[in-house]
Amino acid sequence: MIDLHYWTTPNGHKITMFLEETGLAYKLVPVNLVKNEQFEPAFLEIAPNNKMPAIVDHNPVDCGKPISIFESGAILQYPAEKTGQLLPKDLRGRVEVNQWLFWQVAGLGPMPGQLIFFLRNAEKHPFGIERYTKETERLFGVLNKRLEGREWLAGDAYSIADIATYAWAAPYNLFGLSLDTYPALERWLEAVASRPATERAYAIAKEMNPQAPQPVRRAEREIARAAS
Ligand SMILES: N[C@@H](CCC(=O)N[C@@H](CS)C(=O)NCC(=O)O)C(=O)O
Repeated sequence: MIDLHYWTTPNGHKITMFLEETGLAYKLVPVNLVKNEQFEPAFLEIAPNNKMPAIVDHNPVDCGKPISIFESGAILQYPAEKTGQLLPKDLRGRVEVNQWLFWQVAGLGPMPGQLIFFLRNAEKHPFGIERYTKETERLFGVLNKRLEGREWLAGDAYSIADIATYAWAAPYNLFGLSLDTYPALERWLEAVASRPATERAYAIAKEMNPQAPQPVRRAEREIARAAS
């Protein structure tokens, strides 16, 4: 059994998407960020950086004491390696998945995250908004180009790189972006969104926090395009 310390944000969705995809048994432990529960001493024991997600695996393969992990990229790699799912077994496939996983964790996560901070801040800092808008657009452009002519982000199959990246690409609308100039990205977003595991992951978020943003689906975009 895995305990998932979770709240309803993109970094949290990555792990529910993975667990729902693989069917691993897990228990949700809410870390309500609105109530600052990430600073609770018991959580800091598991996640000293006071950020969720974090997991505790009570059945590690070495049969030793439970293993706790923070940082979503490290979390995704751990059960993928443990179960052999959503991470290729061959050397070159793994390198490809891991480089896109790290690309997301280091770029298409922190940059739109900073953009949201500046957009929502009562004090307006045009330099901050411009800087992070440009960087977010650049990263979306890189992603769109990568997805041209390819079904999945890395390798031949759906992987933890797709999961991690989807969680941050799906809220494109919150970053003030439109998908009109990213057709490859739009196709891939819809392919990931329509996976039953993805739908379950976002339903879990909605149940825990009805305010949690939900992905905009193709049908809604088509209605909006027809109306404009
Ligand atoms: N690099 C971390 C980032 C995690 C992160 O930023 N989590 C946010 C929510 S999406 C959080 O817990 N914020 C609470 C805080 O900063 O106090 C990861 O990938 O897991």
